Amino acid sequence: MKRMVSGIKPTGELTLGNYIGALRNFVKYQDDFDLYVFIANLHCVTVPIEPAELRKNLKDAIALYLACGLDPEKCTIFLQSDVLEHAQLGWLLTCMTYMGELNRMTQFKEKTHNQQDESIGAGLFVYPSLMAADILLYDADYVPVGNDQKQHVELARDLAQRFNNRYSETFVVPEPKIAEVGARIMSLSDPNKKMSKSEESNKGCIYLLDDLNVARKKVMSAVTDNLAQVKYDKENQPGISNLLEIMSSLSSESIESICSRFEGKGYGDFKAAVADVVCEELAKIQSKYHDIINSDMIETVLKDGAEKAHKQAFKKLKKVQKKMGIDIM
Ligand code: ATP
Ligand code: LTN
Repeated sequence: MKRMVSGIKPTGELTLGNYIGALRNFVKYQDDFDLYVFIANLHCVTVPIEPAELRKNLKDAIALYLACGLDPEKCTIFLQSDVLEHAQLGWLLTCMTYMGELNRMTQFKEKTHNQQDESIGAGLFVYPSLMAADILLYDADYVPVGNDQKQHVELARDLAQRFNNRYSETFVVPEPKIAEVGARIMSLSDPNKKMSKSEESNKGCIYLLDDLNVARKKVMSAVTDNLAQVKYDKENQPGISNLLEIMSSLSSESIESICSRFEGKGYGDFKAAVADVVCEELAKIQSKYHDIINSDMIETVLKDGAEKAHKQAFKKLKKVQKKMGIDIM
C-alpha cells in the first residue's frame, strides 16, 4: 500500500473549505492507502493564539475528523506534538532550507503582507521546513492537500532530494495529491479570495459547526453577479462557479448536469438548492460530532495513533541523525 500523510492546522474552527479540499478526500483515501493524518498543533502557534481557544479548536478538529468518517481502524490519527520527532527533524531540515526558498512562499507573503518584520514571528517564516519534516518522517508517497499547499509540498520534495544527494538515499520524494474539483473553495462574500477560517469577517466562511440556519443564510447571501445564468465560468462568474463546485463536490452530481438542471431558473432557486445540499451534509457531521465530543474516544484514538506514528518516526529520525553525523556512535 502506498503511504499518504496530511495535516490540518486548526487555528480556528474547521470550514467547509477544509472539508471539501481535504477532510472528505482523506475519508475516501483511507481504504486504499496507508493514511497518516495529524492535527498540526505545532503549526498553530506560528501566529498568536489564546491557549483556551487553541485547546478547544484541537479537540473539535479531532472530533470532526472522526465525525467526517475517518476511522482509526483504517488510518493513523495523532497530534503532531505527541510525536517529538517532528520538531527534531523540522530543525534539521530548517538548517538545510535556503532563505531564498522561504522568501518565495506565497502563503507567507499573503499572511504577512500588512505587517512589519518587527512583529512577524520567525516560526511563520520557517514553517514550510517543519511541514517538510511532517511529510518526510513517514516516507509519504502522496500528500493530499488543497491547492494552497502545493508550493509547500514542492519544498518538501526539494528538501528530500537535497538530503538524498548530500547524504545518500534516505527520504521518499513525495507528490502532492490535489483533487480536481473543490481544491480551492472560495469565500462566499468575496469569491476571489480563498474561504479561510482566519478571514476577518466570517460571512464568507461556512464552519462545519455553524448553526444550520446561519449556514443557509450565508449561502443565500453569497455574492454572485448580474449575468442571470448558472454557468461554470471562473473568470466572469466566480461566485456562481464557486457555488457549483461546492454543490458538485458534496452531491457527486457533475457541474454540467447541475448547470443544465438550472437553465433558465433564477439564482434564488439555485442558491436554495446549494443551501439544501450544504445543510444536509453539515447536519450529518454535526450529529456524529456531538456523540464523539461527549465520549472518551478522542483520548484513546490519539494515544494509539501517537504510538504507531512514533515507531515509524523514531526509526527515520535515527537514520537521518546517523547520516548527518550528529549522533556519537
Ligand atoms: P487558513 O484558512 O487559516 O489559511 P487553512 O484552512 O488553509 O488555514 P488548514 O486547516 O491546515 O489551514 O488546511 C487544511 C487543509 O484544508 C489543507 O490541505 C488546505 O489546502 C485545505 N483547505 C483549506 N482551505 C481550503 C479551501 N478554501 N478550499 C479547499 N481546500 C482548502
Ligand atoms: N501547512 C498546512 C498544514 C500542514 C500539512 C502538513 C499538510 C502542516 N503539516 C503536512 C500536509 C502535510 C496548512 O496550512 N494547511
